[in-house]
Amino acid sequence: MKKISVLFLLLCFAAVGFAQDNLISNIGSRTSLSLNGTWQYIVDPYETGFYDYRYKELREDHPDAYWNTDVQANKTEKKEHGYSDKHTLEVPGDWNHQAPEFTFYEGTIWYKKSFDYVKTATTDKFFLYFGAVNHRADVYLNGKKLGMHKGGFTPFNFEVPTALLKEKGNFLVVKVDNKRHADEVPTLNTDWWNYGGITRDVKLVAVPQVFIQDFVVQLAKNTTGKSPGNTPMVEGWVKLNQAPAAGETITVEIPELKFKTEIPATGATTTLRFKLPKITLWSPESPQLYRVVLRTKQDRTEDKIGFRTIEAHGTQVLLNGKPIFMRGISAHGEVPQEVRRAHTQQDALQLLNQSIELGCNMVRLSHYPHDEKVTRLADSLGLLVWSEIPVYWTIDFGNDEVLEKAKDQLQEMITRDHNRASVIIWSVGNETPVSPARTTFMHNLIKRAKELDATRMISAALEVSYGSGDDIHHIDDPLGEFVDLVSFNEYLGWYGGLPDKCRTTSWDTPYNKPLFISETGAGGKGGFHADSLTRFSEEYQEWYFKEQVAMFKRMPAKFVGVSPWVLSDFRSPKRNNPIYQEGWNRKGLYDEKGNKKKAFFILKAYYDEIANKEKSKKR
Ligand code: GCB
Repeated sequence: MKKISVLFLLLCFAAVGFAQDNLISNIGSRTSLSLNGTWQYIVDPYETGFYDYRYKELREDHPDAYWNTDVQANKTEKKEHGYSDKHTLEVPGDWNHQAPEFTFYEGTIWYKKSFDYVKTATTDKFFLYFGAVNHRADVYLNGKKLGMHKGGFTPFNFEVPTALLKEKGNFLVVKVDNKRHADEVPTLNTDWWNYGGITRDVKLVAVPQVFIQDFVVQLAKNTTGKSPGNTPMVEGWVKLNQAPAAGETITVEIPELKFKTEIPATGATTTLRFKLPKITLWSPESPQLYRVVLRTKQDRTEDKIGFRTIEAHGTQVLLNGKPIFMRGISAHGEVPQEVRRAHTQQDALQLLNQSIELGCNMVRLSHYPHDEKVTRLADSLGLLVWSEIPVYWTIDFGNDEVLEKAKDQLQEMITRDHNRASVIIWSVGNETPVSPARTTFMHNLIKRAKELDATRMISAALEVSYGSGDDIHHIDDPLGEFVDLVSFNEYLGWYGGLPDKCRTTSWDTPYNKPLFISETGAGGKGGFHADSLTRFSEEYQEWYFKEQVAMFKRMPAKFVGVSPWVLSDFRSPKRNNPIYQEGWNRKGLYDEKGNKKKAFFILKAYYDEIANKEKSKKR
């Protein structure tokens, strides 16, 4: 019986390994040519460069297609498109903030970049890698289509046939379309700005013919090495792009630990399982990262990896076997001072430093995967991370194709970040309205997340209603059965009654699981002062947080943390109060200029009190 189940698990494991697509992880360690910088563009609301006048897709070699040359063959040739230095956009970067006429633009813009490339090794393979393009990207090189990708916040790469790559004047065109659709993820309706464009780094990556496409080097559950007889055990795998030649081996080296092991490759995916010598575990207090080098005969890649364990155990969350309380904050991937999507290292620093100032040990990166720079920086700074896919509100839950789209984004998010110690929670969505179709959909995502990564907690931000008249709110959403962490968004005192309603309200869940408040918040316009009953005043927001904090202190023992809404004011087309909002969601603890509002100090005091208590317990 035991043998059968072990065999079954191994088969499942192998199947999961093979099911991964061709996304290359740890891209930063690859030889590459950056294609960031100035790109020319054509704005094309009618998609004239894609469809003919009968609205049929243009043939690949059609001279009017915008992916084909814009140079007239002779003076008589008719050309009705062209790229020019008169029209340029910076990449990475959303288009909305780059020209006033793009502020509200939702549609197609064609991006074009010319580049030269001299191959260093004749045996290399090439990929065009995009950190993120919102929402749909159709990529063409020298007139040939390389592929199409949907999903605005996750990376993708397309292989470039070697013969297509020229030494001079490569003509790279990307059709970017950020139109919203009912059957996409996210769907038509979101409370954030639909920034369009090539929003993250672009590079041409060179790898050997047989290369390390992806790998997982993580501690196995309950192997912190902290108790007698317990040794830190790495469990993971290395995936090559194809099955290697016979006799291939995988070497894993951690120089700082003087550790090296060589494992025979067992096909495209090789399972890793080995003991580590004594290590310093990664934690917010000591975010220790080790340089991990992976080698095959042809290839080499290296990463900086922190080793820690994370699990939901009964009603607690254990980091390295010890209970933690998550002093969190939810944040959008936006730089409000410049009204644009975040993508630089400086942007990542701003987000995480502001969170640290607030006293946080955790950030909820809502509502979509943020730039990889953020999770990498969180690894170095020691912040715990909740990472989420944009399954938000009213997704078309009954539609199998939509489920596949959500699964793709889930897989891309996990593939990019499954070696980040900071990431402890994968969230499969936010405030999805309960129905049988929705619960099946979400359950499928949870199952997929668990197949892809069995080491982290899976959650989703659940919705509550305030209308029950009951003063104890039970989070009994059927999805609670499948998540590791029962998380919910509550706005008691903003959407339901006034803040003093918190005095008579308690929260609990029938599930014997840890309970987390993934959102709570109130609007307050920075610099607007009034009495605490005046909506949108800093004083109202301050009162709201005072009442909420008092309520948190009465939460049941299974309460393991909170990530209030939200770090900074952010742009939203849904927020149209002409005096206080003007297109901004004002629930930030920092205003759009980066000033702290009064409520900031209430939450900070709560977090500092918890942190100080924890410190004095350790002494
Ligand atoms: C929520 C959503 C978040 C909104 C927020 C609000 O529950 O999850 O995306 O922005 O409420 O401000 O209403």
